[in-house]
Amino acid sequence: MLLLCFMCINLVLVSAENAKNNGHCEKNTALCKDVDQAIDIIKREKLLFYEINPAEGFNLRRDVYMRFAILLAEARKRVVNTNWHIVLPPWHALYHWKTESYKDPPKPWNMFFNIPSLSTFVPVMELHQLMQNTGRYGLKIDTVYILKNYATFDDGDFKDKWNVLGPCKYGGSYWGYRNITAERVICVEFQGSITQLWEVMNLQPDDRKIMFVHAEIPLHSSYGTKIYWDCRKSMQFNAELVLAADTYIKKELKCSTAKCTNYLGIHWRRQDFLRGNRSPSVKGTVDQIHQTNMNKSLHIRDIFIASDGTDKELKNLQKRLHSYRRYKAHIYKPEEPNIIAGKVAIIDQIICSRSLYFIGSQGSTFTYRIQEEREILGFDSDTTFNALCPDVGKCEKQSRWTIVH
Ligand SMILES: Nc1nc2c(ncn2[C@@H]2O[C@H](COP(=O)(O)OP(=O)(O)OP(=O)(O)O)[C@@H](O)[C@H]2O)c(=O)[nH]1
Ligand SMILES: *[C@@H]1O[C@H](CO)[C@@H](O)[C@H](O)[C@H]1NC(C)=O
Ligand SMILES: *[C@@H]1O[C@H](CO)[C@@H](O)[C@H](O)[C@H]1NC(C)=O
Repeated sequence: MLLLCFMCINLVLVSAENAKNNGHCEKNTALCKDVDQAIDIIKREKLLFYEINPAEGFNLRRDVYMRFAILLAEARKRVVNTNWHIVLPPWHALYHWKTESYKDPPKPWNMFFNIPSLSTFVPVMELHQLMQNTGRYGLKIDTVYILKNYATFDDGDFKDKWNVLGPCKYGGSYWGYRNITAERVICVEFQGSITQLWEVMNLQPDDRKIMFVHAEIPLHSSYGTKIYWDCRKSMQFNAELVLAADTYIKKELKCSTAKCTNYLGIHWRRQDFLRGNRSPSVKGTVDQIHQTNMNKSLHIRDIFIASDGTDKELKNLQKRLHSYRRYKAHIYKPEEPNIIAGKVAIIDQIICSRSLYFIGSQGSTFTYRIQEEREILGFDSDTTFNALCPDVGKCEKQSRWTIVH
């Protein structure tokens, strides 16, 4: 995913070229509509809904939110009086949260994030709040656009394009809300930058409620730029989770500063990462922790481990670390049952983000989000962009996405 983002940098609204509103657009082919028409729709009051492929994890979803938030923020720079809101898609039965089921009600964003802080970047709204005000008949979305990848992948020539396939059926569940419906559903092939969605939305300029399905398909228009980081900074966790992490860090890790100097943070991704030996063995992991401690003269005793591994794997890791005598391994376990899997994961991330030195898992979005948090906190990037190497085979160098102020 990250690779593709290189190819779609900075395609802001202004630069979306020569469009024609005929339901088909391929950049530089003079078929595209005039995007200045979109200025008109940006001015009117609109609600923007989006839904993500159910298989995607929490941390990729955070990234998709940023793509939409930045899309809107860029437009707001051009048009002063916008009255758009992003409707935050609730967290429903995430595949990775083993304790959750489809029967559990969808969870609002304020369970995990600080909504006033998100709102400083772009206007957002929780779905359940909107539903309280929709009256007896529920909520009807004007147009649901179901995005699809192009069937054939044009290799070497990844250009922005989209194409209306025609009316189609929505097979999803609207996050479990039975009283959400749609006036029309349109399937659209889509490739490249998210800014093209303005062109798509211009197909029905009078719509006030617009939804995109498979919202993970459009890519960042501004990955790693200043606006990216401004958006990222606004994504603060909610106070309850920050407090839980803070309390743990003080009590168990004996640190009471924002940037701790006395423990190592490890994100040890297991489960599907064990396939293809992407994650090192217990021995390999402990060897690398120890070598890092020695090579970098960190003089660390306390090791905090965030992981989705099994109890057995974690016990083995702890045991092996303790066999070195000098190490003490720490794992966060919630004391209260209301701390659900999604919250534990965030607390793990906060604790890792405040460690003296962090070692993550290669290619994990969970790790990327910790690295971003550390950039925001102002840690030296050398302490952040590190990852565990597989036992055998090539160890890829971590790309550095450093903060832009
Ligand atoms: N508590 C906890 N949960 C974790 C940890 N690592 C992964 N998880 C869980 O597993 C899920 C999967 O990770 P994602 O956040 O989706 O990112 P990823 O799978 O690493 O990245 P992809 O390769 O894009 O799937 C997380 O959302 C958590 O629920 C961890 O260190 N601690
Ligand atoms: C819509 O459905 C949800 C649950 O699915 C319910 O809580 C809400 O009251 C309903 N709203 C309306 C307007 O019927
Ligand atoms: C530590 O240094 C040794 C010797 O230079 C090197 O072989 C090893 O890869 C380093 N390990 C880590 C984890 O930095």
